[in-house]
Amino acid sequence: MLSKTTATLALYFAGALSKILYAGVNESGGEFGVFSDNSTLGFGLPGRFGSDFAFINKSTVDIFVRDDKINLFRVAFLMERMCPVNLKTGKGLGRRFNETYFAEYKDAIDYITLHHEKFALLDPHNYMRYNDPSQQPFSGSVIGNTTDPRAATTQEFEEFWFELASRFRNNPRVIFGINNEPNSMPTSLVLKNDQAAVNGIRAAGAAQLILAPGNGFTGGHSWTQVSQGDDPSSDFMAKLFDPLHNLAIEVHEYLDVDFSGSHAECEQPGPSNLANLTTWLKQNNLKALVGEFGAGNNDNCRDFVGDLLDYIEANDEYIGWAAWAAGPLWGTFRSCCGDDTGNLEPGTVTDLGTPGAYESVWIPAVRPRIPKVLKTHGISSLHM
Ligand SMILES: *[C@@H]1O[C@H](CO)[C@@H](O)[C@H](O)[C@H]1NC(C)=O
Ligand SMILES: *[C@@H]1O[C@H](CO)[C@@H](O)[C@H](O)[C@H]1NC(C)=O
Ligand SMILES: *[C@@H]1O[C@H](CO)[C@@H](O)[C@H](O)[C@H]1NC(C)=O
Ligand SMILES: *[C@@H]1O[C@H](CO)[C@@H](O)[C@H](O)[C@H]1NC(C)=O
Ligand SMILES: *[C@@H]1O[C@H](CO)[C@@H](O)[C@H](O)[C@H]1NC(C)=O
Ligand SMILES: CC(=O)N[C@H]1CO[C@H](CO)[C@@H](O)[C@@H]1O
Repeated sequence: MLSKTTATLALYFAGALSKILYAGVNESGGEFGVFSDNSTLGFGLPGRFGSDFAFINKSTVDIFVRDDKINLFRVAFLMERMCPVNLKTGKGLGRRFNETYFAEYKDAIDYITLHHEKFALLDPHNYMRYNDPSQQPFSGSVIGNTTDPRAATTQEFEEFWFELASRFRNNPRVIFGINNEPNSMPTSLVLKNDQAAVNGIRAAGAAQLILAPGNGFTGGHSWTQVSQGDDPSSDFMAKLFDPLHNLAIEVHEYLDVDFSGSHAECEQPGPSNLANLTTWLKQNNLKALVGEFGAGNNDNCRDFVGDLLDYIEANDEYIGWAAWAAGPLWGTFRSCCGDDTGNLEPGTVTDLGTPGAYESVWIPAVRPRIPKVLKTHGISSLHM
């Protein structure tokens, strides 16, 4: 007979092994080079690979794998580049891809998933909008806005996902992220578009894990709140239906005063701000992955990041995390937080010439929280 202690220990280890499946970093750069101060429509499109945009630096991916032993890279791309946009009509989202851009993206995904055998989260970095990324996150027609004749339809979004998922159907280490940070649109429309993406992916015969965003920049802290006048994500997102039950929620959680990741100081504690989301996940038997978080280069922020990651580890509702952001084109630019923070690309320095966030935030505060055991094999899913 098992003693109570042994039974508890057995449960503890089973829990420990099934908690964090994915830990990693964002690779930002595939969406770069389109921001225009004066809203020039089409600025930076399609752009030049290697200078206007790039997906990963293979050498720094090697560093993350070798030194940090992470197993997840969230790799951003831009839908206007994957599906070239007709600037006159605003149309273009669907099954016709720019094969050059796709091949460049696939090369990055294959490097992570086939060469290194780690997981890659596909991230259309589009705020649920298409056709004008010049002032992201607000420019461009909201997908499925039936009163905007330039808007891509929900059906076209489904076709886009059908096509993308078809191309990665046989790669078990891919994860599908439906879209980055929908915001300022009816939450019912976010649900409708999310459901269309799920339908397209499953119709393509792809069985991998899908991550669905909510509204309000998919903020974890605001999951159960009205956000920018829109209904709470919690009112809708439990209605998402995946016939394969291989779906989780993706939330983002920055730790500064307004949750934007644009301030040096951390003032918003992860654990208490995520508590309502955690309860909602439990009630609805759902899991979540924290797909973006970041913090500044100071001791207070390092404590806040540690508390956030410890909370994720301690709560079974979370299957993983990815920090914002590494990437080949940041240079000295900050990916979040204060000017003295820089970004997570190994080897980079800040605008001030001081060590970048890989050294000042990742190594002291994130690296110690990378679980020793992560998911290594099998199709991307909610299980080890
Ligand atoms: C508009 O913005 C783009 C990108 O920021 C810049 O290259 C261009 O010179 C600007 N045009 C005018 C007329 O200011
Ligand atoms: C890629 O990363 C390596 C290792 O940090 C660095 O030496 C190299 O300059 C980087 N390449 C580019 C194009 O940024
Ligand atoms: C396709 O993308 C490549 C860069 O990846 C770009 O050079 C080319 O002009 C694009 N073609 C179209 C038709 O947009
Ligand atoms: C939908 O399109 C109409 C017409 O262009 C616009 O007034 C409205 O703000 C759009 N809705 C959203 C959520 O963007
Ligand atoms: C959590 O939910 C309660 C009850 O709805 C609410 O009063 C509280 O403000 C919420 N906390 C956060 C951090 O959103
Ligand atoms: C906090 C932060 O860095 N957010 C970034 C998310 O991604 C977009 C696009 O790359 C950036 O513009 C945001 O600043």
